[in-house]
Amino acid sequence: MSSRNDQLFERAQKRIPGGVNSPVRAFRAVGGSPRFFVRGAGPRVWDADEKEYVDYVCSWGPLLHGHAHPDVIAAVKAAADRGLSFGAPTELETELAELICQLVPSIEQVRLTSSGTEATMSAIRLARGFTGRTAIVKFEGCYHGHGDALLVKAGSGALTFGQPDSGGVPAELAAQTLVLEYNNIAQLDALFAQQGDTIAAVIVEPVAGNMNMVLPRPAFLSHLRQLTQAHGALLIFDEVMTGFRVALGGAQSLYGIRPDLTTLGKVIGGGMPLAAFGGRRDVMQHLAPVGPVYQAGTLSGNPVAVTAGLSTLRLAMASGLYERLGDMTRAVTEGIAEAGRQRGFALSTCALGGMFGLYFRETLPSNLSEVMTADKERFKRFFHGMLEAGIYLAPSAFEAGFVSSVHGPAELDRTLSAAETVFSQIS
Ligand code: HOZ
Repeated sequence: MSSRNDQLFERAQKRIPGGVNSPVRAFRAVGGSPRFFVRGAGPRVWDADEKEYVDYVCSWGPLLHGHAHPDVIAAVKAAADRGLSFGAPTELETELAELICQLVPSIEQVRLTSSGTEATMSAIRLARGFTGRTAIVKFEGCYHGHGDALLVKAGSGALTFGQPDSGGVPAELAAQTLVLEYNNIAQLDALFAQQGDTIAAVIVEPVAGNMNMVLPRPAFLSHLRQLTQAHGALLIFDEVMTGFRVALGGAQSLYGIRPDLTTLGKVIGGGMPLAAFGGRRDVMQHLAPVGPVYQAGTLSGNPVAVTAGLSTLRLAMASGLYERLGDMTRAVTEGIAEAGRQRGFALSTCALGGMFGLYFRETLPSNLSEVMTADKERFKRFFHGMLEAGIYLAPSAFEAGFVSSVHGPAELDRTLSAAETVFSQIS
């Protein structure tokens, strides 16, 4: 008899394309049926067959404090009791805006949206409106949501499914997006020397998290900052994934760079649909209703989502939280890598705060071509072994992993003992 997960997936596929509401959930890169989850508590989730997993996806990043954190849930329930949406300003939005500006000082003003895609799309429009230029620069394997201008050589699901350039995006539009190799300073110099004064903005994931996880080389981000400044182009840090995840001040605080604009999402909503873009006041003042660049949303700044975000960020401000999170993330990833090496597997890992990369290759990659050389077949077998053992990893070799602040020694032990067993089975 097929499992309840399989039955639910079969039923879903009849009415939902591919049975999922976002392609990365479909397990197509690893095979098999996606797990349908029924509940989560802290670092654990349970599927429709009542199987328990240690969760290293954390809803693809938002759940910095794990599932159903009691403080977040209590605040959300109280907010819901007061009303789900007003389509009018609330004091909560200003509270969140003030907190964001305090935690990420490059953000002097901020606009809330409902998804990371909206945030990046809007930041691009704003950069074009502010500079009066059209061209945008992005990097291969970076993913900035599914807006037309940004689905060019994109990472995440687009990469997983071998469609880094999406159907339905007009070629004329895609041509305005110039794509360079991540971490390649020589390419940046050449492009800016040739047409620096036509570039509205460079958008970059300061730590790339949508082609697995790729760290920036030390000079890459600072060079990017100098070049954009010298040519009057804006620098947009897409911190939808890294914001409040790798550090309280985001990747920009770790690398000491002040971008002109920053996009945020995921952790900022603590599991509710909430995102934001913000930055220099003079740039943000170009947004409607004060400026000519239009951007809007019925549910933008939704009070329930904002409440979830506020309580998540307040919990994140506890002293030492990111140090403990970083220690746990490194213990998990280095433990897994060590277990694999004992069995003769070539593995490399990296971790920052609660975000990690894991590669079936000897050394860490620094760009997409190197990411592509990792052994995807081995990843697949490892993924399924771990799933069977009750460890839920992202179902793609091209996604980063996430650890929450409530993953503890019990999860670490269970994960490492599962990894030892799985490596022994697949070696
Ligand atoms: N951006 C997320 C991880 N790469 C996945 C969100 C989605 O596409 O569903």
